[in-house]
Amino acid sequence: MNASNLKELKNKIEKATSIIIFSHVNPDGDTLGSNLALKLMIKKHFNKDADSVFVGRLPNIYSFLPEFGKFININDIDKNKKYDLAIAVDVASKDRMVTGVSVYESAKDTVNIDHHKTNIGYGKLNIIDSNEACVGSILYKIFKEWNLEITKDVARCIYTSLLTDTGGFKYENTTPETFMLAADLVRLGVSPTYEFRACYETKPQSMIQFQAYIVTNTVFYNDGKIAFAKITRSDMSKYNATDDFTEGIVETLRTSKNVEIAAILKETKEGYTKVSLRSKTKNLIPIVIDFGGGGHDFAAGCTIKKPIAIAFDKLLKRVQEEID
Ligand SMILES: [Mn+2]
Repeated sequence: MNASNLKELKNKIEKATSIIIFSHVNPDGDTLGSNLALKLMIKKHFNKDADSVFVGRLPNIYSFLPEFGKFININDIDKNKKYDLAIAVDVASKDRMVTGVSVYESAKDTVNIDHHKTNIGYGKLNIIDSNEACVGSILYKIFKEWNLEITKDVARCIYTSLLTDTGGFKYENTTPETFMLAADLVRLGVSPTYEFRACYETKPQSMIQFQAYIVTNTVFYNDGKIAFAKITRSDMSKYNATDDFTEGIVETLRTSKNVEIAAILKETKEGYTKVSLRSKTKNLIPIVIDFGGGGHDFAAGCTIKKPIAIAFDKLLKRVQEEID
């Protein structure tokens, strides 16, 4: 993040009449929080209405965020409209905008603001810092650099980015700077209790029951060092589960003292199994790469183009190779 980049971004926003901000598919707290933080700042300090767009399903749990109701489905954007400026936030690669890519690329100018190591810099202007815990914290630095007032609403959006991307201040990306930023945001009026409840204590009852069922049927291997849970489409329909119902299960499995590697395998469609892996000490990248996946050292995933029972056996065999 250098000063000339930040100046260039400011010039681009000042020049543009129409602005669109992209979040990644299957949006999380960081991509949504940073999108809205930027939208609010552009409104307040540049007096422009930016279109915040999402792709796929918008998770309702983030409906507490200011301006959440203004999110536009990419399908409702006129595909022939040429925006002056398109900005992607937390979008590691262009394909994570799915059907939005053509709108992004047809814009007169493009910006890419991200913190993923694997981001190749697909924008005309790229502001990428993989040392930052979340995109929200990159935006905070930008707004500070521009000397702009940060309202409580903007602070709440950024706090949501920070809270969710650090897993509640506990993942490896949690640094002294994380807490310094959190302190700044709390001083701006953010309530940590309220934000935590909104992000983590709003599960529907059927989600608790679904998760309990999946956890109960988890199988442990190698003296409990490996935990594998299976989710079939019939499990999903039995509990009327939406995609977000599986969130947090694999982290629950990792809380077992002996577990070194935990996995959930989810049957997405006939012959497709989506896998999420978590580890305490083993690097997961070599495992998921064997199945065409990616991610971080201790949190990674892949999709195996096999029926769930076969995917289960193949993955288990591969994971067992890593465990003594
Ligand atoms: Mn992120």
